[in-house]
Amino acid sequence: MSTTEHAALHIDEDRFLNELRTLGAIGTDTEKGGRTRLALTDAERQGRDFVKGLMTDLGMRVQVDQIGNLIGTLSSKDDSKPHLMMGSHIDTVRNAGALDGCYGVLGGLAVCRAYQDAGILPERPITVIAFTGEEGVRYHPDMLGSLVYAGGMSLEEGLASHGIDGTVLGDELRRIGYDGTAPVGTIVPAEYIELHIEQGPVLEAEGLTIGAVFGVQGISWQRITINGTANHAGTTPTRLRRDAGLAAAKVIAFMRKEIADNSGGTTIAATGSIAFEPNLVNVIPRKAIFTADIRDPDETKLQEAEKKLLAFLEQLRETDGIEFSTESLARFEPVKFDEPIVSLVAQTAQELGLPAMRMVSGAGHDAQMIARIAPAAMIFVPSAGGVSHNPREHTDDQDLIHGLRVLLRVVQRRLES
Ligand code: HGY
Ligand code: MN
Ligand code: MN
Ligand code: MN
Repeated sequence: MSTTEHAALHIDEDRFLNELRTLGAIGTDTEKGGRTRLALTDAERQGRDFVKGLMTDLGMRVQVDQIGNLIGTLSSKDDSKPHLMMGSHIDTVRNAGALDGCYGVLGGLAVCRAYQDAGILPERPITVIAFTGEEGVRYHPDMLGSLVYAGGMSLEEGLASHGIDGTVLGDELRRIGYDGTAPVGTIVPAEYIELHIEQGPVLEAEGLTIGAVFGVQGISWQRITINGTANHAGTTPTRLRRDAGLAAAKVIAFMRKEIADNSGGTTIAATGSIAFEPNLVNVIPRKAIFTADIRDPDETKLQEAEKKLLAFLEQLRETDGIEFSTESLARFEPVKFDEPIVSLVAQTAQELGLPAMRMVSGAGHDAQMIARIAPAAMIFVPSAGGVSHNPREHTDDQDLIHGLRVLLRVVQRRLES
C-alpha cells in the first residue's frame, strides 16, 4: 500500500463509539445494572443480529459456522491470499460491562470500515469473527467457539455441551437461528489480532495506554461436589455432623490462604458459584456443589495448585467425614503469542507516542485458541480501577480510540508485509 493510501485510512471514531454504546445497551438489566447476554440467549441473539447487520452494511461476506461463530470477510485486491483475522466475542457474564469482547469485534469492523470509507481494497482479505460462548459461564469451557474453530474440541462435543440451565448448546443455536452450516475452521489466517480491554489494574497503575500482550496465563476450572449428611441443625451434636457446607467453606478458604496467598503472588483462585442441598436454614447441608477457578502463568505451578487442592479434599474425608468428586470444566495451559506481532504492537504504540508495556493476560481470550492455528497477539487498553465482569467496567473513550489506532496501524503493516 502506498504511503498516500496509508495516510488515507482513518477510523470513523464517533461511529465506532456509537456502535459500542448500541451493542453495550443490548441486554440491559435495569434492576441489577449492566447488561446480560449469556451465550445463545435471546439477548445475545439480538447482539449477533446487530453485528451481522454491520458486517452486511460493510459489504462483507457473512457466514455462520456450525458452532455458531459469526464470520465477516472483506474482499481485497487478491482474495486468494491468506486472510488477516481479528475478532473477539459479544456474549457476556451476568450484569457485565459494555466493553469486554465487544471492543474487539467492533474494533475489527471499524478497521474494515476505514478501508471502505477510503475506497481502498486491502492487500489481502480481512476476516472479523464474533466467537460463540467465550465467557464459558453458560456452556463450559470458556472460549468454546474459538476452541472448536481451532480444532481443540470436536464440533460434536461443542454442540452437545450442557448449559448450567440444562439446555444443550446445539439446540440453543437452532432456537436463535444461528445453527450455521459453514464448516468450522476453514479460514486459517496469516495472523490473528485481538483488541481487548485489560480487565485488570496493571496499565492504569503504571500510567500506560497500550498493552502488547505476549501470552495468557493457564486456567483450571473445576466443579467440586462434596457429599455429607443432611441432619437437624438444632439437635445434631457437632461431633456427629458430616457438614458438606462447612467442608466447602474450608476448601474456599484453603484455596485463598494456602494456594493463592502462598504462591508468591502468581497463583490466583476463586469460587464464583456455590449451591447447597437441601439449602434450608435448619438442615445441615448434605451436598455442596461449587466451582474452583485457579490460574497461574506457569504450568508447573498450576499443576501444583491443583494437587494441593486435591490433597486437601482427601484430608477433609478424614477430618469432616465427607465424600467428594471433582469434574474439570476447563483446563488450558499458558499460551505464548507470536513474538513478531507482539513486537509490532509495541513498536506501533511507540510510533504513535502511546506509552506501552509487554504483558501477560490474566483473563482467557479467543486469541489463545486461534494461536493454536495461526500467529496471534493481543492489544490491551486500560480498565478503570481494573474492574471488569461488573457494570462499572469502563475505559475512557480516548483510550479506546488509541487502542483502535494501534490496531489499524498494525493491520496496515501486516497487510503490507
Ligand atoms: O474467564 C475468563 O478469563 C474469560 O473471561 N472467559
Ligand atoms: Mn473477553
Ligand atoms: Mn469476560
Ligand atoms: Mn475473555
